[in-house]
Order: sequence, then C-alpha cells, then structure tokens
Amino acid sequence: TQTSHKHVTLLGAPVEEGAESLGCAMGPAALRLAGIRPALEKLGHQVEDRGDLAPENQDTFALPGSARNAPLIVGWTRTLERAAYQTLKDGRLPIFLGGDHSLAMGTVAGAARHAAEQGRPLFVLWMDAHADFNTPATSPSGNMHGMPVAFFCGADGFSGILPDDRPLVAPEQVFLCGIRSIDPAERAELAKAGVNVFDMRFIDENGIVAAMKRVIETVRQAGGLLHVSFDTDFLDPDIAPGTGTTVRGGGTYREAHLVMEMLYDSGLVTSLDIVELNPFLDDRGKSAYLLVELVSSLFGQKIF
Ligand code: 5AB
Ligand code: MN
Ligand code: MN
Ligand code: MN
Repeated sequence: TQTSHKHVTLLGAPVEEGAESLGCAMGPAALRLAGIRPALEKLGHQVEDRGDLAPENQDTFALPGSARNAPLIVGWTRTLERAAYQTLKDGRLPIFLGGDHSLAMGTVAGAARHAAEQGRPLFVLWMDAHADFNTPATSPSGNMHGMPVAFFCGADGFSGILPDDRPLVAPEQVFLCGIRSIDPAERAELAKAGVNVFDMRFIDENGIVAAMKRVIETVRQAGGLLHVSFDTDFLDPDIAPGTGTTVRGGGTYREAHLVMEMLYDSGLVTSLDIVELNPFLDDRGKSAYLLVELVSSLFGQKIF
C-alpha cells in the first residue's frame, strides 16, 4: 500500500572513542537486534544493510588543544564523509547507526558535499540535550562527541580534518532542538555563530509543533535537503536510559513520535543519524526498541 517507498541504506558506525564512557560501539548491533531493517521493510521500503564501516588509518594526525582520540575520530570522519556522499549520490537514503555523536562530523560533511553538487542548501536538524558546539579550545572534557556542530559550522580549531577546507553548513541552516545542557564557553560561541536553537524552554512554552513547523517551512521554502541527527539523549532518561550523558527533562514519547511523523509528512529528510545508544547502559533493550519505533514513524508508520 506504500506508494513512495525509499531506497534506504543502513551503515553501522561503531565508534565510541568520542564519548567519555565506552559502549556505543555496540549501538549498531543493538539497533539491528531491535529490528530496524524489518521495521523499514514492513513499511514498504527497499533496504540494504552495508554492515559496519571501519575508520581509515590516521595515526599520525594531531589536533591542537583538548580532543581525545583525535586521530581515530578523524579517520572515522573521512570514512563517513565518503560513505554519506556516495550513498546520497547513488540516490539512496543513508541511515547511520551509531556510534557516538562524533560520527556526525563525517556524515554531515558528506551530505554537505552532495548538496553542494546538487546546488541545493543542506539543513541540519539536531535533536539533542546538548548543543555539541565545543571546540578543542573550549571543551571541558576533550570528548569529540561534544564538537560536531562546531566542526561543520566552520568553527576554528579543526583545520586539516578534511583534505580541503570547503564550506560545510552555514550556521543559519542548523536547528538544534531539545537543548537543556550547554557549557559556558560553548554558549558564547553558539550565540556568536547564529545557530538556531529550540531549547526545552522554547518547547515547553510553545510546543514542539511550533519548532518543527519553523524547521520544515524554512527547508521547504529554500528548496533544501535535510539531514536529521538524532541523539538518544534528546529523549527523557525515563523512556531512554541507554545513553551515556542523560539529562532530565527531555523529549517525551509523544513529542519524539510527533517530530518524526511531521518529518515524514514533509518528505524533506534525505539522510539520518541515530546516535549515542549505549546498550551497556540500557534496560532490557528499552531504548533500542524506542529508537526503532521512532525510525518507523519517520518512515511512515501510522498510529492508527
Ligand atoms: B553528546 C559536554 N558538553 O562537551 C562536553 O552526547 C557534553 O553527543 C557533550 O550530545 C555531550 O563534554 C555530547 C559536557
Ligand atoms: Mn524501488
Ligand atoms: Mn549529541
Ligand atoms: Mn547529547
């Protein structure tokens, strides 16, 4: 009964060295075990699973400042940049199964290269408790999963990570949604850059629908492509305990589904990351199953 089926490619990115606590490398396996492929097939989509990717070797790479495991994360960034670009070029919709959020340095960069070739602006919807706008100079932890938005918005401190320094994503084309934890230096940089922020206060006062309508209208009017990067910790820890950096007061079950349903109706999403699932911290697969449910809503699952 599905008429507009997508050609979807699943790509595992078992990177965990961008986070403080290990375990995200088991994320792709948990999402597969929770049934992400059959869930998409049931909705009529054509699905290919390319298995888990491996990072290219960048042992000699160094970044100034505080960036733990930078050589490995840079290796992942280059591998994922190519994988995202090539999958999109092949006319398919990539879903990256994380893995910690540092993987979005590569996936967004690859999507940006593809969009630039198409002559279309790339927008990024970042669903997260955190802004992920630290740099090696501002990061309190050195953990690179707290840096990807700063990286692809062109902040200082990341040069040489990709071979050429082509522009990635304009800060005005980035929407952060669900934010409720920002570091002081990160907050200052974020405000300077001009990234759009729908924090939890905005969502409490105006509703998640108001935020999503603005995102969808902006992308539609610009004729843009939309990359969605979904951090498990966007969700309230009561419904998604399986992640390393939980923050209370997160997105509810229905808010999360509604976001996905509105995105499906918009038809605008061209690539997706599901990140920061740490099965070692989960409660009997609860978070993994919820993430698969949310992906189903994003791909057309109806509640009645
Ligand atoms: B996540 C913190 N801002 O930089 C930092 O889970 C947390 O990808 C980053 O959003 C959380 O270490 C990164 C304190
Ligand atoms: Mn087909
Ligand atoms: Mn994140
Ligand atoms: Mn987060």
